[in-house]
Amino acid sequence: AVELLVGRFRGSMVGALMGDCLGAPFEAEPRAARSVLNSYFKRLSCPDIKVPYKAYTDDTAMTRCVALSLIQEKGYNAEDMAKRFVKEFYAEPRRGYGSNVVDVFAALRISKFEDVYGPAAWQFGGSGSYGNGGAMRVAPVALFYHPAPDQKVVSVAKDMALITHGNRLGYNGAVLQCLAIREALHTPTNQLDVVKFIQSLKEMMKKVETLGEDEILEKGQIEFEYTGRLSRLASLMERGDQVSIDAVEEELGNDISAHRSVPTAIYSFLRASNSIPNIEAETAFMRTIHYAISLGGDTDTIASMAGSIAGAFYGIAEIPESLQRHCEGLAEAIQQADQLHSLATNTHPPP
Ligand code: F2R
Ligand code: MG
Ligand code: MG
Ligand code: MG
Repeated sequence: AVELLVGRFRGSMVGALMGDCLGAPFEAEPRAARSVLNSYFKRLSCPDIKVPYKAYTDDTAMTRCVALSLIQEKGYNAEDMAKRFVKEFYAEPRRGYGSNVVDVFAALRISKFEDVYGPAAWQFGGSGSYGNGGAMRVAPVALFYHPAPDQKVVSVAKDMALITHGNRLGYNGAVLQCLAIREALHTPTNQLDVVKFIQSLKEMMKKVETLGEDEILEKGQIEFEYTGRLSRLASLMERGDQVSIDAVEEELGNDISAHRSVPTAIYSFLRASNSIPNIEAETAFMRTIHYAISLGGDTDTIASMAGSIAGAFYGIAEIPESLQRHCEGLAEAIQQADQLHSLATNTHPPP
């Protein structure tokens, strides 16, 4: 069972990396047809074909910071994490970061990290970012804190997101993505019950989204945004193969906002647990990545988030090595997964 869990930690970290690296060439491009993606993956799988290295983007750059901070600090330390984000950004600014999050990095640096959560709170005239940048990097939190009670997991995911994403849609998206990875990690591989999986997330998000005293709804926002989208996700799952890509875009979204991408990633994982017409994939994990990319829009991030959920569920053994080897930073992702596993297993309770 222990070996199985290590495999799932590796699966989640490598799954996040693969979705990012393999999805990045399609981000914000016209949607790729399933046949085009079949050829893309087939070509990459070919052992004797030399193909260009697939570089990772901001999604992985920030996930690595989250992992390294949790490992070094043996738990969540806001200032250490913020410093790592800023250092990483200024070392390699051309990883495709969101256009506004870079202002947070600048403000954190100029203010010498005096108020770690301040710059994100001031963004967008004080409403904060609802981009998916908090959610895209949350996998290490889900893994490190997987044995902790729901409340602890929720509060760390939220605080980690708040360093850059002050809007409740931004940080609650990170919370939902974190809970989805943890739920997948804890579900036996032969016992995936789609209805129960969604219901469990809905129950947790209902509590998370109940307005706190310090929260206000902005014009146009609704209290139970994510809970509502999980209901739509459940309806889409009931319709099976009748659901078109346009319907997914319409109901769940495929863009860089957290509320229009996190539910889409969860849907990709659940939908791809069964075969999908015209998708040729070696494993259900690869079907998840393929399907997530086929939805178009924010392909690197949706595939990365779907990949981290699927990887936590299927484990590293279901991720073909022929495809892993193309991804920049593979060895580091595996090493971080192992360190997170060791800390999560040997620290009681997690700090
Ligand atoms: N930046 C990108 N992709 C852009 C396209 C790249 C393409 N390859 C190209 O070369 O053209 N991808 C990366 O950004 C996403 C994560 O972004 P993050 O970290 O959340 O950034 P930010 O800046 O906080 O938010 C993103 C945008 O969302 C809109 N937005 C957010 N909150 C808003 C608010 N309160 N009001 C109005 N707009 C808001 C803004 O446009 C932000 O810039 C990932 O996809 C990652 O891969
Ligand atoms: Mg990216
Ligand atoms: Mg922000
Ligand atoms: Mg993206």
